[in-house]
Amino acid sequence: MVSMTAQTSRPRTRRIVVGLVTAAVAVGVGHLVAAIIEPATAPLAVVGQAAIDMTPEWLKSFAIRTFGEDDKTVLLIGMALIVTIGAAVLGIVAAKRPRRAFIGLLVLGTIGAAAALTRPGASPIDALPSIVGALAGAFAFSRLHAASGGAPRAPADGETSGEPAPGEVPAASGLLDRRRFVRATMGGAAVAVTAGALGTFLGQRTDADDSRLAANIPEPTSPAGEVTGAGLDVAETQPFFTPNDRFYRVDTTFVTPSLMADEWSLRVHGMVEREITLTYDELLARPLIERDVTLACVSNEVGGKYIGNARWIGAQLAPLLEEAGIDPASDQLFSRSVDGWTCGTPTSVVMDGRDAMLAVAMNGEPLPIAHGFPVRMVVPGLYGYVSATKWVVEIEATTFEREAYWVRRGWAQEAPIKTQSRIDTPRAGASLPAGEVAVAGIAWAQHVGIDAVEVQVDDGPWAAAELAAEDTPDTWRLWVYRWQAGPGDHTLTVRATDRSAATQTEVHAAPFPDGATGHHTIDVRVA
Ligand SMILES: Nc1nc2c(c(=O)[nH]1)N[C@H]1C(S)=C(S)[C@@H](COP(=O)(O)O)O[C@H]1N2
Ligand SMILES: [Mo]
Repeated sequence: MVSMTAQTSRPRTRRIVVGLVTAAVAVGVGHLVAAIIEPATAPLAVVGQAAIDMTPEWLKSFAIRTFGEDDKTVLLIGMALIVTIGAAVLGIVAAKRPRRAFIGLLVLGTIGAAAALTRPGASPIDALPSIVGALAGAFAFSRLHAASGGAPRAPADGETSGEPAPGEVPAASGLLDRRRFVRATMGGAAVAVTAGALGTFLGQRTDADDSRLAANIPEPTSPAGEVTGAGLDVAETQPFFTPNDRFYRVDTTFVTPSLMADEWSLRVHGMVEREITLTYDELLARPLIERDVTLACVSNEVGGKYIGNARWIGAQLAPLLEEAGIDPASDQLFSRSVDGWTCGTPTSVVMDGRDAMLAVAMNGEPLPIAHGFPVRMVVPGLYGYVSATKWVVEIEATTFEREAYWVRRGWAQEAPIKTQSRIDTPRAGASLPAGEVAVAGIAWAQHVGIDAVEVQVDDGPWAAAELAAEDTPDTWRLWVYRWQAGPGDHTLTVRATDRSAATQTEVHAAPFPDGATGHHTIDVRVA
């Protein structure tokens, strides 16, 4: 006996399965083809990247605020959900009109191909993963559709599901029909999984990793020297240098660019007397400086974690631009990453004597791939989006008429880092025993320097915190305030004063469009 629900629900389940397997074959095969051509051209990757680039500013800020560095994972999960739901819907609506499935795949394949072809530096074969994926999906659909019995007839009143209607081929009888469908489904799923797994395996290109491991960074001509006393003897607060694997990461790339050092070159052009093209070896042969610089992201909320301090090795930018004979009328250096992200840095800042560099090493290692291997820019004192181009391949001397990636999305054209401070310990909401509590954290005013940090308990007076030694004005400064904590609920607030004698404003501003302001405040409970 077959129950009424089974009888009516089976065709729908089948239709959904047909849709899902079709989509899985399309995505899996597309992924495999992309792994052979270039992983970043996979259908989901190009659409994900397009989604990132087309996201309106408010939604992007929301995503960064809400999901932090997991924003790409959230996007991936969102895309997986959309694909799954879309595939199920397509399976249902195409069951009676298979042409709809082919049209759907044609549309999706075209979107994927268009997204792939509009990537910076795209070549025509980049459209192949989406096209081949869509074709594979169409083939899978035609097989599955046939095996699912084609356009299912509506069960007539009183009919039991196992009996073929008069005139139907005997092979389509319930059991055989079912077997055939299961076999087709398993076949499709096997193709999807195999292609997906093979693509993932092949896509794990170790070329860039190998190239990075083989990179040999020469000793800097101008070393940074010992840092003494810049750290703090307080457990749970920041180390002075942020380890590479804990360094914040912010970029717009959906698939991390994978560049080999010996493929890399930098083109310096635009408003210059002579264009310069530099290879990795030529860059390493230049005099190298080693400097400690604290990077910060403009998206950092007050109290946020998008800040890190590292020791960088690189070649100074200013002499290179002088060699190129930069036109004094150029007020913007427009740099471009291999994946097309762009960045506008004031020429005057890069040329003013600070240690603006093309960095090749971070904390004693070749640049990690996620942080821009083989070469990135580092400019002390400016937020990352106007200075810190990772995977940099081009610097064009130009004027501020050109608008870089984030400027086109409304962020400020010039963005010096604002003086800020943060409490790292105790944690917000902590319960503490009464007695001495080490309140500690960081304060930063890159390229200006921090002169004082003060802490306020509840509505009390501002009291001076103890400052760890200054490494250079380009780095953050650690501080500690030894607080005699009495029982009760307390609010702790911090503020910094920089070397220009400016004290942080208490006026709260959001990160958009040129960096957050306001005091970092936490609540704690003392028992
Ligand atoms: N190619 C590329 N470089 C980039 C970005 C990017 O999206 N793409 N983001 C910038 C931003 S907004 C910041 S804050 C810094 C972050 O550098 P990190 O990821 O090494 O910490 O990189 C900058 N360089
Ligand atoms: Mo940033």
